[in-house]
Amino acid sequence: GYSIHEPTSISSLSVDAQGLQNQIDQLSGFSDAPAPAVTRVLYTHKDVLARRYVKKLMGIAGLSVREDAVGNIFGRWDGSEPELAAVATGSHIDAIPYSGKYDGVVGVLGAIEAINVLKRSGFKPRRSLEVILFTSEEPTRFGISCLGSRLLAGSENLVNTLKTITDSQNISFLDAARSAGYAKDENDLSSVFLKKGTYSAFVELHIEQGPILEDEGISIGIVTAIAAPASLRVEFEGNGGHAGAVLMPNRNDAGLAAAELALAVEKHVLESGSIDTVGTVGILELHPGAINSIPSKSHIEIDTRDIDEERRNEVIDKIHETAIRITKTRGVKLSEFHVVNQDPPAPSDKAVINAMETATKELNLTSKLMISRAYHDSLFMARVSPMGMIFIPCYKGYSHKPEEYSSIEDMSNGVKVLAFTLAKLSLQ
Ligand code: HGY
Ligand code: MN
Ligand code: MN
Ligand code: MN
Repeated sequence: GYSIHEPTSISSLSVDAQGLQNQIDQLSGFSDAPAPAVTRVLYTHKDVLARRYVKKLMGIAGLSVREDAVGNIFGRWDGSEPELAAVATGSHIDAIPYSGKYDGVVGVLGAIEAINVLKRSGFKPRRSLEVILFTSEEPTRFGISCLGSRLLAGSENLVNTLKTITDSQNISFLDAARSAGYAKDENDLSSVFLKKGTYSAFVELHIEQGPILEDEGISIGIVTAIAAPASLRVEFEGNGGHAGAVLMPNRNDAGLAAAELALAVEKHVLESGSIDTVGTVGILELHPGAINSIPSKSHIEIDTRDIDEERRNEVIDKIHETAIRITKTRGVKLSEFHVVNQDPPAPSDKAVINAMETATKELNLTSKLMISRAYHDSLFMARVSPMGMIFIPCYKGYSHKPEEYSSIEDMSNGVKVLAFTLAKLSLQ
């Protein structure tokens, strides 16, 4: 039993870890890539099946389920004082092409299991507890990262972008959303915005996606801040032509322009003077993409991040300057230089960090304060609620690839820390 002030007696927190693993395996079957890889892209048939599976698990956990206009899914456990701001937790289930089955999923299925753990132990929440499945944390389909949480945090210009944006098959966001049963009316996109004060705290459980916890043999990472992400979309155009007939002095090869810019991304990142600055060119497409045709068009997408926002912005400026210089030296046209997102970092909330530290101590788990170099829905939830993140180790830090793995033991520890933290925050 529980005194209202003692969130939970530790011994009673029992996690159905094998059940959680089975659910993770089941969910990974809703994929457009052959196992062990997972591909699950926003609003595809597999995404809809996966959402249905999660809603079923929320129902079994006794949560009341609702969905908003873009498919953020909320599972609520009403507390004894339901009018108070609730405590929320959650993550995402979309998976980039050929990735793993733990990224995001641990924070959704693990959150539902944390609710089950608390129910099994007889805990009664004061503040309601809410599990959130955020729509499309990954930028795969429309190039927008954290689409659902960005919208929940109240991004006006995202509402406008979503009314016109299309994917690479020229399917509009609204048509894709409707095909998955959402966005009945395009004017209810801003209805997604969270009312101020909806949540008193938001906590996300996630695999570290880095090697530190495993290397140092530490069970739990307590995130102090999330690095500042940015993404750019760049296109060059040239005259193209016959790979044999056009002599080198007469070329303005859009492919080489892209290649030169990609290497410049690496150069500008390395000259930032900090190991915390990173840059990646994960997409580089050449048109027409024939061996004997000089690329007349190139499309590259750049991801650059840093824990220091100013330093990251300097890298973006230098990339832009180099893109312009390349148009002069190579005689190509810079037909697009678009900053898709340029987000500030987000600090975790001190009180939420304290609750997580208390949880790890009570559970006798080793823990470490650390920054998150990956972005998460927490980056945007931090704009509307005190935020915290719990990391668990993952094998060699692998993520965004099929070898991604976290042990039942580590996931169980994460779920216990989450359950304890939610209980503590619910009684505050
Ligand atoms: O890219 C990221 O940081 C996140 O894992 N989507
Ligand atoms: Mn990811
Ligand atoms: Mn993730
Ligand atoms: Mn383009």
